[in-house]
Amino acid sequence: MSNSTTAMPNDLSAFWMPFTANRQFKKSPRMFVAAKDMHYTTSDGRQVLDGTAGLWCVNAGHARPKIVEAIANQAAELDYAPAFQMGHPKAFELANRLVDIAPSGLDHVLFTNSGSESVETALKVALAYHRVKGDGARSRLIGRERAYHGVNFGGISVGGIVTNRKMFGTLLSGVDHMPHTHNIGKNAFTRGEPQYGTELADELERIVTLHDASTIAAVIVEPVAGSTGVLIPPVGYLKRLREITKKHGILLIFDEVITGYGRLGTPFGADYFGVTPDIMVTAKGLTNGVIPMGAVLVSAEIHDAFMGGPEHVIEFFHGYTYSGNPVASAAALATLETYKDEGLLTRGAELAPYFEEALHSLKGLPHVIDIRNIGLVGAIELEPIAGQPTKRAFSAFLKAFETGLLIRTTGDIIALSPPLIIEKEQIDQIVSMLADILKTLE
Ligand code: PXG
Ligand code: PLP
Repeated sequence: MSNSTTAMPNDLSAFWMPFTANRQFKKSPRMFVAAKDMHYTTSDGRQVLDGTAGLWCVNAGHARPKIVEAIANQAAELDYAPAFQMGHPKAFELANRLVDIAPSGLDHVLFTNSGSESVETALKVALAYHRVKGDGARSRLIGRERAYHGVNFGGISVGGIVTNRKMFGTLLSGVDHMPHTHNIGKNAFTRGEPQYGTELADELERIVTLHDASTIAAVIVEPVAGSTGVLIPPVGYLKRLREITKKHGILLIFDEVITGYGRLGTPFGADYFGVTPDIMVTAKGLTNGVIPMGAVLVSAEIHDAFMGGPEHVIEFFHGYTYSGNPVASAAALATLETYKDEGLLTRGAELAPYFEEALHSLKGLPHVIDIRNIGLVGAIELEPIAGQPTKRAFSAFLKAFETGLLIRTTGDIIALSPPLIIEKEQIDQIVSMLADILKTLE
């Protein structure tokens, strides 16, 4: 088989690609062969401006020297150390750095290899926490419609995307869902947090009344739902969820796989909204997307509840071969250093007003039914072609790629989440390229 960078379509059959229209792709492949800072290079030598930080993860831009060097050095010095019953210094150092930048109260870290694994880890911590406290009847998990929490069984159970759920049987039992908060009728073209919909948080009270608080372990939400099209919480909504969960002894889990590491112009979404969860799920930007790694931060109260038994006994029966992997830890430490050196965890706040203005200038172009934004995340929602949902946005994606811009589409929504190193001229470039594309769409 060819490993050349210009592999022909008939070389492509073995790899069953993730979340991809495989047959369409393999007829007309789109290949990246290199990347630097804000740009990818395609296999036919074109530059493509990265409007999505890869898949919402390359927050510091591509091929950053400190990260590249840290990975090379670590691989040569200590490539792997057993994750269970053994340690290595960088995993501990990384956990400490994360606790330093996390909202206060989140004092302990479990490492994973992805957002999906971080979600499973968080849900299991929540269930086991109530059990070690002698409150094992709290076994229900509450998610939300239109939520994305990765692709593993716990995550799709609390998740709210029908296509990700319907093929896979009965999933976890004892799960319920709150309604999503997206409402174009009331909130179209809102800049930042929408005004309408705060009371949707009270749906949690309804669910608590239905099942009784004594059966509910945790509520999991994305502070801003990314994957299903940038659904921004109404003003005060997350605060209200925090009040309700606290009142009923229910743990609140924030899935910050996208909102973490500077995406909203604050280190975490929790900082942006002024709401601290009991458990925070992260991945993606933790290593700038370069090496798979996730981190789950938990409160001291949760951690300490596990620390009561005999000292030689494992406190929590969970972990991965690669939890805190040395090369991943080195990559994450170098990523956090890069964020710090360049102020990237808060740079989004400086750029957000410019980004907002630029994005909303697309209002009035054909098919645009909503534009929304928060931090350095934006979405342009298009009217679907009648009877052919997703087709219009997907053709925008293909046109963008052809003209040198990487965007992400979900349904008929175009999502933007550029690397946090983006310059204003590049924001202008994204918006003018998008304007041209919108004008020519079917
Ligand atoms: N939780 C959230 C909130 C996510 O956004 C995951 C969990 C799962 O992470 P992993 O690392 O297992 O993929 C995610 C991932 C998109 C898109 O634009 C979004 C994600 C991943 C890939 C594509 O639709 N989010
Ligand atoms: N399957 C088998 C047969 C294994 O031996 C292991 C780990 O030892 C796993 C799955 C889990 O792999 P990981 O720890 O990389 O998640």
